[in-house]
Amino acid sequence: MTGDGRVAVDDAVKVLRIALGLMTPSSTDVIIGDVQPYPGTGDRRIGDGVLTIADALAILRYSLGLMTDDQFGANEVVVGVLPGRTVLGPNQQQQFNLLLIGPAPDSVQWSVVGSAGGFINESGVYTAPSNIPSVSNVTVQADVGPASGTALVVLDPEGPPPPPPGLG
Ligand SMILES: [Ca+2]
Repeated sequence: MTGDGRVAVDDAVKVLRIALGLMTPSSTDVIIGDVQPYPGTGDRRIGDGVLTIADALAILRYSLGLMTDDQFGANEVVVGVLPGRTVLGPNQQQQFNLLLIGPAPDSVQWSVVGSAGGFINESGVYTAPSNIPSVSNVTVQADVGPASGTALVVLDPEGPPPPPPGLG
């Protein structure tokens, strides 16, 4: 969570600050820090997509040895797809990357979900369709064994907005 590859008290503090609105989480923070509830809600094996005090407490308890691996879901495979949201115009491409927690996968299956289409290759490079009649959304999905992660692609006939001006 704090980038050192282990779960420690400082991870819990970071999640707590996010839960209290003192810090804006990155896409990576939400994927890594969302450990509660376990089992997860909906299709999630773990977590509910938001960072709350429950997530911070679970990380704290686990880092202090008060929760077992099984209770914490430490052996679950968690899959994220980054960037989490992309805007693309006709024929534009985006490389998607896996954020994976857990054992290394034997294989990754990429797919595109949504009628607006497009194509994703086995390396995670998505290509938007050449014809985008109107703004529409598709989901890029990565399946790793029983787990999966998704990212949103907004298809816009006008292409992505220009980058914001620099701060000087
Ligand atoms: Ca959560």
